[in-house]
Amino acid sequence: MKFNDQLTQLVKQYEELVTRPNTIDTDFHNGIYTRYKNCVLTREHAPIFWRYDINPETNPHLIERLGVNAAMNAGAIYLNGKFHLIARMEGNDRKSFFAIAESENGLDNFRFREQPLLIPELPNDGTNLYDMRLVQHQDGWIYGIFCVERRPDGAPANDLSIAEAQCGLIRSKDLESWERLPDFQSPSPQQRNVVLHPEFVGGKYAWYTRPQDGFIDAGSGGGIGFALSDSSNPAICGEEKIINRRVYHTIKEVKNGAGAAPIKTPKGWLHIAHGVRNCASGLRYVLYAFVTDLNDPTKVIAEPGGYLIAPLGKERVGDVSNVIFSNGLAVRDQEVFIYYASCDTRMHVATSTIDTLLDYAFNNPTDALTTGACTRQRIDLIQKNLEFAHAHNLDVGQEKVTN
Ligand code: M1P
Repeated sequence: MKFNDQLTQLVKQYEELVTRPNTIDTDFHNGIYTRYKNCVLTREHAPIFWRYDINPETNPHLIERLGVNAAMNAGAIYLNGKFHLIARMEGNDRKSFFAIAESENGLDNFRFREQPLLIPELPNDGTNLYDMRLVQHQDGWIYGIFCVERRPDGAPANDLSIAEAQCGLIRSKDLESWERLPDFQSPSPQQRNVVLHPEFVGGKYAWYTRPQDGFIDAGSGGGIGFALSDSSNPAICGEEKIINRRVYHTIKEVKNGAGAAPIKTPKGWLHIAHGVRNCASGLRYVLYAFVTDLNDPTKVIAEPGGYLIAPLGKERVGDVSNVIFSNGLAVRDQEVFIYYASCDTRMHVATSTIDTLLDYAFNNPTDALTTGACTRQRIDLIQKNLEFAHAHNLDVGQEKVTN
């Protein structure tokens, strides 16, 4: 195909993709949230002019010069009547970069701004910056909180797996101009999944942390931590109190981490976090929910057992298979938009309401932790249903409903 024809086709395909309406996945029902058929962001959503040199003189074969491998782990915010995602884009070179995409309805038509976001750089900055949480804080700033990964000084040259994760910070008033702040400091050797609580707690900035000994392993880090700092510039926190522990033989046995900032509801702070367990095919990442006390955000007051969102169907396959990860929630009135990535590859949305998520959080049973107790939970439910079906002459799929 001739250069210009090929370019025209690429642009046409791109426009079709980004303007494609999203529709509800009616095959799925759990009463908690709605799934959608299409992704909200994929690597193909990266504009053509971010990837190709479109000048036939310098690129006669129309080669993709800077490919994009993934669009994932996006922070989210609903601001000024628009949904904004700050996606973790990953080049074919494995380096992540951030880019803001906007949509009117939060479900489709996400379009990237003209340029990716160049984070103001610090001396000795990270090799890779990724997974930004966007938090509109009571102090008037919108913070971007992200992971900064680098090779530590003195790491042995023959072991390239040695890396260090810390937390970087930027802030803005308008999502246009950004100020870089010094990296977050905590007592832990490494940090990932740090999130800022949106309100002051006792006059201080409050942080959800994920203390960890190594780059991958939580090690002695017992779960999601909570710590306070006097300032956000610099943010130097004191002791990290573990508020949501990882637990043997649960969906968060190996590690867990905060997602987006919690949503303030009349019944408490609603969190959607991720939990990780190990299995023969590797680590499996799912989302789960819990609620903390409005006046004491360190106190968990509800936590339904098991996962809220797990990889389903095509979502199971990608660069890092069997992973669902979320660091972005957007709230419009009572509607909650849960932005999640599958397999570190592409972005999806699920929608719910605050009421529904609270019903789920408070009324779904907690993890009973053993086969015996979990079976009794299920038998209780079955018993109640059979009695109800019998009393109301309902067909619940049994040939004959009996007591
Ligand atoms: O590959 C899965 C996820 O792994 C990390 O999460 P965690 O720190 O909890 O292990 C993150 O690097 C995340 O980006 C990634 O999606």
